[in-house]
Amino acid sequence: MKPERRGFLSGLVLSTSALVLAGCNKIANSSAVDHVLTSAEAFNRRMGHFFVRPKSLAREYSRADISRFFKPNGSIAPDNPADASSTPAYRAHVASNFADWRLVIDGLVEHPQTLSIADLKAMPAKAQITRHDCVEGWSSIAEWRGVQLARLLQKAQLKPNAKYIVFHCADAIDKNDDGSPLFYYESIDLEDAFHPQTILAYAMNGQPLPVPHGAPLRLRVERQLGYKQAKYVMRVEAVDSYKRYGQGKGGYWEDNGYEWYAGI
Ligand SMILES: Nc1nc2c(c(=O)[nH]1)N[C@H]1C(S)=C(S)[C@@H](COP(=O)(O)O)O[C@H]1N2
Ligand SMILES: [Mo]
Repeated sequence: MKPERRGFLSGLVLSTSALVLAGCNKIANSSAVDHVLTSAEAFNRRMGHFFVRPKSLAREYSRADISRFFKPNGSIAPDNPADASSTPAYRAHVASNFADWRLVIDGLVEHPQTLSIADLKAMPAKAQITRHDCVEGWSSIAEWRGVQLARLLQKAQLKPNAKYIVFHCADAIDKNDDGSPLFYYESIDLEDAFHPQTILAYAMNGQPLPVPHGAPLRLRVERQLGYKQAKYVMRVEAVDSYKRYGQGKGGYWEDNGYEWYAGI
């Protein structure tokens, strides 16, 4: 659904209540107007239930609003070695322009997926111009293009016990106590996972996603703060609980004290 729809809906709510507040007896007594008001209210209630409340949209901007500089933040040049599952190191993927890179979708799904960037680009694309808000106090606007996470999850088909989606990233942002790399990770619930603006983006402002911004694929979950926007996504895992990862708080920054639900 386009954001204009939301403006239209709230406009409708406003005009209905404006008429009611005006309290004009002549108008209020007309049964034709009564009928219009009642059906408008019913329409608002129905649309409100299905669209406005559970699926409220993040604001979208125009091309003219796109920031000339978008600050890359956190990891900007991952340098991790190949891991135990023999995934080529991130730098090798950059060198080969992600030709051998694959996104894995697994966990509590009926049909695990292994997808190349070409596979993702062959799927219907979703583009949106949104504002990214970092807790550090800066914001930038960019256009993101990618695949709706909902489409990917529909392909993989969640098992009934799936409750959260965990994003495993390629960048080692820190070290564990034993010296092993601690990879960035994030998690969201199914409401955000199936939200129409939740996408895995492979392009930014019309260009392939640059390395500092999370190449080749990053999450955009537009109703939440910057640290939820996982970059360098390698694996999307459906789980019933995120407690077994990191310190059990659902993400790298959550493990360091930030809120798990980072609503804007
Ligand atoms: N994998 C990974 N994702 C990450 C981070 C990171 O360090 N590693 N930093 C987060 C934070 S705090 C912010 S503000 C944004 C920054 O995105 P940008 O580099 O495109 O500005 O990415 C988020 N996602
Ligand atoms: Mo951030």
